[in-house]
Amino acid sequence: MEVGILGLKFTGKTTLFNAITGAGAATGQGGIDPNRAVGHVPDPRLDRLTAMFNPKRQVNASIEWVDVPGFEPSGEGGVGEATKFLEHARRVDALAQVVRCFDNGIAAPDPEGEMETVALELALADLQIVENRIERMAKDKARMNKVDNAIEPALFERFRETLEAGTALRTLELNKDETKLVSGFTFLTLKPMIIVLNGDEDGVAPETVSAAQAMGAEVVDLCAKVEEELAELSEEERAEFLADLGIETPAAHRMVRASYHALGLRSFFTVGEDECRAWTVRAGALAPEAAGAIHSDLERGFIRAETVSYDALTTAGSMAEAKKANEVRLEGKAYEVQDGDVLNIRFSV
Ligand SMILES: Nc1nc2c(ncn2[C@@H]2O[C@H](COP(=O)(O)OP(=O)(O)OP(=O)(O)O)[C@@H](O)[C@H]2O)c(=O)[nH]1
Ligand SMILES: [Mg+2]
Repeated sequence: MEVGILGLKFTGKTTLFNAITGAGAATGQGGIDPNRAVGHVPDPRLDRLTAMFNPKRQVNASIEWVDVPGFEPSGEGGVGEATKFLEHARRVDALAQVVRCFDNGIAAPDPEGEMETVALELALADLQIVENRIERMAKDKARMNKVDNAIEPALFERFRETLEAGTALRTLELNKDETKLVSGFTFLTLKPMIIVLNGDEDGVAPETVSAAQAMGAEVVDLCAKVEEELAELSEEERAEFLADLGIETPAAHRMVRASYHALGLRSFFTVGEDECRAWTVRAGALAPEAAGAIHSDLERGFIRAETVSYDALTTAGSMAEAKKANEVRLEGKAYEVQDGDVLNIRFSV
């Protein structure tokens, strides 16, 4: 899974990227190329399972973070700059918009204005795709006298109106055929979005948090600069530093949690002597799909999933005890995987 970090120039995107991944990329530099790094998905449940099963290795789930270069709003830095940089965000699964809430000594922060500006830039970038497509359909029709796909012209006209009003496409209700049709287009405003309010050491004003939440987005408020320093510390020093600052959960965890939530993802685990591992599936995934996340053979030859919840397993203390307590169930193809399930797939190919 990939998450794109984007926003206006000098809002602290690279600082946040470093805080999450420990990549140590240069900040305060601008730049025109994106930074990329893979970060572990921290999960205390997996740590506990590893302590229980003592495997040769622990494998966390991972997220690839893409630090998209910042842009000036169209009209100031010139139309097109934003759209060009936003191309780097076309392939990601979710967007995290960083909003400056700290005073940089040059301009006072204007978080609400900034959110509006970026929403508009994203809509403009999508509008360009929609208009190209509408033009192309018209040309094809004229040249080849081709019969239109029944739903596409009407849908794209609807998209054009929505985007011209500066509204995100994700606010539209699409039926199954329409959803399928747009899946090839990588629209930015269709992607789930997290708003990251980047404040000073003393945090972000509650009104700003409410305003961001009112936009219907997942909101994370943090101070990227402090969190970046955290990423450079040892595990022990970090715990102390966090306690001193009164930070309960570091930014990296909160960003991961918000991303999972925005994308509607669930974690399940596999355990054993070789490895304890966390896996990711979308909410609503059935057992064979979870098996397929591990290996396509497991999905193809799926028979049953031996299933125990994380809570039941850790309460029992071992797999043998969980079995004795009748906590391990055999689930079939129609079983919907729950967050925290520990699965052992039985299969035959
Ligand atoms: N006070 C304060 N300064 C910050 C914070 N986050 C970042 N900065 C500073 O803001 C400046 C820009 O940070 P970057 O992380 O490079 O910003 P960016 O969004 O990646 O910038 P571009 O890639 O050029 O768009 C640096 O000097 C950072 O130290 C913060 O939370 N508080
Ligand atoms: Mg940067």
